[in-house]
Amino acid sequence: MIMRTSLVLFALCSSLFAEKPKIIFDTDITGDVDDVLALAMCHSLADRGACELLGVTISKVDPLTASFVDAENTFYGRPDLPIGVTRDPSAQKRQSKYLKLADSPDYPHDLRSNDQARDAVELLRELLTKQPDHSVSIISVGIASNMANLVKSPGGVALIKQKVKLLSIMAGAFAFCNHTNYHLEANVINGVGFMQTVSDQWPEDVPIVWSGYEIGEALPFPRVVIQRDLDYTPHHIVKEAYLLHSGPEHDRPCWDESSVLYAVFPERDFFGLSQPGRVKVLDDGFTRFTPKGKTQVSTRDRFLTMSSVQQARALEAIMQLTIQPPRK
Ligand SMILES: [Ca+2]
Repeated sequence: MIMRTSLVLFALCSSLFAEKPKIIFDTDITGDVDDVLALAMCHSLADRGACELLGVTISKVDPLTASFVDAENTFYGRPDLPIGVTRDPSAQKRQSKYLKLADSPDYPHDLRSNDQARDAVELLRELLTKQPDHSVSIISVGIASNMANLVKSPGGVALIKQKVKLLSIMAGAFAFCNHTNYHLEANVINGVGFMQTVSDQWPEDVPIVWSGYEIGEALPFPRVVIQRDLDYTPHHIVKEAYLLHSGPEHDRPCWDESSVLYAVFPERDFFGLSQPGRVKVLDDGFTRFTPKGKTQVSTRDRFLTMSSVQQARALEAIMQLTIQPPRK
């Protein structure tokens, strides 16, 4: 009995004092604005000591991506956070309604052009190499160009196996959503080959947790928060980006934010998890999940689930982390 109690205590203490997650945020910050809110959350969580933010990599092509990310990082007091951009010519090019904020004098920063930024895969490899084994959680919330090119880089699979603890990815659909049970989700269909490389070649023993379209769809960011809670400074980059993208009358779903919240707080029951199995990315971009069973031996993949209680808790947590003022 005593032994069992001490084992329980040991387990409790090790989870309470577990190393805080070291995170890399991989984003396609161009078209949608949830990336901007998700990056704000990464900073808030780092400010609270809940995680260590190692760097940001960008998976789509637009001349202002790195400049905007540097502006947001500077706004949040991390002007020197490393930034990498994809140099893959097959990565999707995307125009943006809000990246032009990078050129505004209201958001000073020093990285002005993608030419000054690092190559995303080189940066990913460097950041991973420097970290202790099995310590890095990668949060990937866009097309999978950088993840696929990391996998395909020399020794990439071995490096992931050695250093990465978790891939928390916003991609696919695993339930009835958007009026169909066969939703083809944007992060997949805007680069099917990249997502197939990840699903086919990511190492079996490094877990992937997928946040499907249905999770973010059920987490509409309350527009009133943008109006009401971000006036603590005359110019707020998250507020202005949100309004440029979604306008004042829209509750934008929190797709990308869900993957941040899960990665940093996997044990806090903001979400449930499916049984383990394997996601296959079909040629049309559908993500087919097969649970472990007679025909499927893999246990690498799970997808997020969410009860109504978890939905309310997750949305409140996302909202509070998005509006938290910078600590600087
Ligand atoms: Ca995104």
